[in-house]
Amino acid sequence: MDFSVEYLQLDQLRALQSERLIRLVRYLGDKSEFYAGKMMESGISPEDIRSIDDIAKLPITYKQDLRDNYPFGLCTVPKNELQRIHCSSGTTGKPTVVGYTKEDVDLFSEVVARSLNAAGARPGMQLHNAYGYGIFTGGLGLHYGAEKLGMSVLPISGGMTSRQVDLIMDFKPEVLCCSPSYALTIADELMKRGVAPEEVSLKYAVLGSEPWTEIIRHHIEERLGVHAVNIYGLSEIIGPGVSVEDFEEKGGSYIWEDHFYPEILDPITKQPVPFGEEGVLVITTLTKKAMPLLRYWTNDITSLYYDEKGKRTMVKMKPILGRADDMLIVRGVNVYPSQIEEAFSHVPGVVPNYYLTPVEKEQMCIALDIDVEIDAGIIKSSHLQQGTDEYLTFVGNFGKKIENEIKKRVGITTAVKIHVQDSLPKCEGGKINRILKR
Ligand code: DLL
Repeated sequence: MDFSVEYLQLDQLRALQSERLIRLVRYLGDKSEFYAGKMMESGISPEDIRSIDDIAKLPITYKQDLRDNYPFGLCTVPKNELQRIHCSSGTTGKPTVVGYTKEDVDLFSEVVARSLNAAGARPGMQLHNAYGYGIFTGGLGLHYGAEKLGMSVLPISGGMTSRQVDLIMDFKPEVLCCSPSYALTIADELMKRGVAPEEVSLKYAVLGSEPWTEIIRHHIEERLGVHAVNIYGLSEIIGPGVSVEDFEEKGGSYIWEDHFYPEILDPITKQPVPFGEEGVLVITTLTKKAMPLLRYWTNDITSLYYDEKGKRTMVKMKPILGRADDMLIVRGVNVYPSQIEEAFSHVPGVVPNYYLTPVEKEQMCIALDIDVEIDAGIIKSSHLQQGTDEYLTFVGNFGKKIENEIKKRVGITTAVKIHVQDSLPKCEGGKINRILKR
């Protein structure tokens, strides 16, 4: 594969993006009733777009637009030209549907192959692909990308953890793909079997589809003996492979901006924020054919930056703080689960398997109840019997430490209940929901 586009000089990249945006807007003006109408409403015509710098003149597209045009209203090709159909994983209402032509499937494979390569995977390696296969884009997306890169793929999908671990031990794959919470479940199962990290063949874990922070990375890297790398994407744009971390850089993800042009908008005013500030990630698909989207409002909160020390020229995004929908307002303070997770990392001994339950009074969230696990080794080395007064004082103090850390870092009051490692429900494959309802 040729990866040279990842290293384009910025002026060449802007020229490529401009050329592609101009072509896209003309194509949509021609082929999309929806966008032709939207552009007219906003008083612009395709000829007004002369470079990538004109992008903010274009209308924003929301998930509701996809719902209103369910199932194929936003497709710009006849249905018989589609090669694949996926849906977003939303749990409420009708799913949002995404059609792909053959060229789109090729593009999808290309950006996933690039992502796997940046994550450390190489031709000839074996991928244990535990992302769900089906209408979710994770399984097939990683599968086709890995094949394009020249890897072999075990399409195991999610679930049945014991069998997953048998096959990891027998087949000795170098690369694991799944959600970060499921990687923790796999790591737990290996630990239960007494398998040391050096005995695990895995070298790279390419993890995404949900927010995760450094404490989870640390646990996965330590227990599986891998580089754990973040991969981001969403069905509406393509699936996984919109951005990825480089395994030797980490901390932020390169956006493949020759295909997916990113902007960060203010969640309220919907205007671009100054470069580097946090807001909602909005993406334009510069090269898709069956269902291109202009300025799609992902609802994911992040910020952009250039990494002077990075290998590639393309822009990077910080890890997603959360979906705007997952934001809790606790006594007026805005909180994302990832901020609580980050606070855990300052208390040694916390195992990042946790659930948050908002406590409500008169329909307002006044506090958070948190259930979280403590490392079994700490309990063991304390020589305390579970259920004794001494034990209860010990875990009570541990919980207080976490509460204080969260108060200091996030500014909210929480009631933390400690559970021994392995006692809270685990991710059984797929995305985990950390917020529970009473
Ligand atoms: O989750 C695509 C995917 C599959 C990405 C496998 C990475 C790996 P959807 O089901 O449409 O697609 O969900 C997209 O998931 O808008 C984010 O809110 C969240 N998300 C995806 N990747 C990450 C990540 C897939 N690395 C929605 N970090 C997105 C944080 C993520 N959130």
